[in-house]
Amino acid sequence: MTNRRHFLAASTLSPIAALAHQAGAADVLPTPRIAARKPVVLSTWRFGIEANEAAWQVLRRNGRALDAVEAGVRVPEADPNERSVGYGGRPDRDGRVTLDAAIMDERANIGAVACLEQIVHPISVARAVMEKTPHTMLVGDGALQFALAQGHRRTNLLVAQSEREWRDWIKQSRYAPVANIENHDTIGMLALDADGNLSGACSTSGMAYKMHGRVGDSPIIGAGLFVDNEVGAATATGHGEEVMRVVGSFLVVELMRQGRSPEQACQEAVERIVGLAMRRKTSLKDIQVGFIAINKDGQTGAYCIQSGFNYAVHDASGNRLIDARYALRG
Ligand code: SD4
Repeated sequence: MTNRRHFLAASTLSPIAALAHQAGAADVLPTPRIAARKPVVLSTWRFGIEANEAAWQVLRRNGRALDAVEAGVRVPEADPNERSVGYGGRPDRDGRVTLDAAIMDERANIGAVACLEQIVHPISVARAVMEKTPHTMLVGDGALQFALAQGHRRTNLLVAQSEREWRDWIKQSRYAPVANIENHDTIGMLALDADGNLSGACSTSGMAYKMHGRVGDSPIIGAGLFVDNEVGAATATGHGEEVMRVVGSFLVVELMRQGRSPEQACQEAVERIVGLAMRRKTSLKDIQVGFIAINKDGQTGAYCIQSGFNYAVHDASGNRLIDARYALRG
């Protein structure tokens, strides 16, 4: 018979863990929870510092993680000097800047846009897809049409420097991505708010000089971004094709569900990509993938294929840039 002490212990577990507890399945019991570190926000690359500041303004007033990640991602999207996100992003091989973005909240609501042109804030269009349509993703002309209907204005996203570099590139037209060459890549952001809810968002102009119509991992829920409010959240940066092959962000969250810390989960997902590339005989020399992750307790972590990836974490003690550990040495 369940006594009061037993019931109280079981009632602090998630519903699924509590069921398992009552069934006597001791091996699935989670490790005891520490007091959650919250709020906290983390995001990819150096530009994450500034993005975190915007997100923190929402979180410090007990705002929603969803509002925080949208506000944060909008910062590099609007910055013409950031050459891999939004306005100022590098174009595809036809000279067109095409943007991918996704957002996911604590209730598993999802929204995404892919191959969106002429709009500075794809993350806000993705959020509108999530909140104002019966769908989860809009692409290309349909995404643009929807963005304009939502009040977004057409903007020429191809800044002069990007155009100059692209004109230079088309003389050779050699598609050869180089790891970390842009060094600031996709903005991916995860937040845990004061209520203990998680959300995530990511936005990118994708691989420079990609084929027109190429879509990367970022707008694909499970690949570039995943949130499970019972467990944690993860987002990816780098070569989307390799991330998609292992459904990377979903994998990181599932590994945290199995008990890995955020960094251990990111490491195992990166090692999965490395192992797969070796089996497929794909050279990893110029391939970079980095994951960042947070669990329900507010613990954060990251891992990447090769050196050069960093991420920014903002909590009550401040905002700092951290170099991620990496798999390939020398
Ligand atoms: C993508 N992960 O589209 C994104 C960003 C990128 O080099 O292109 N990184 O694959």
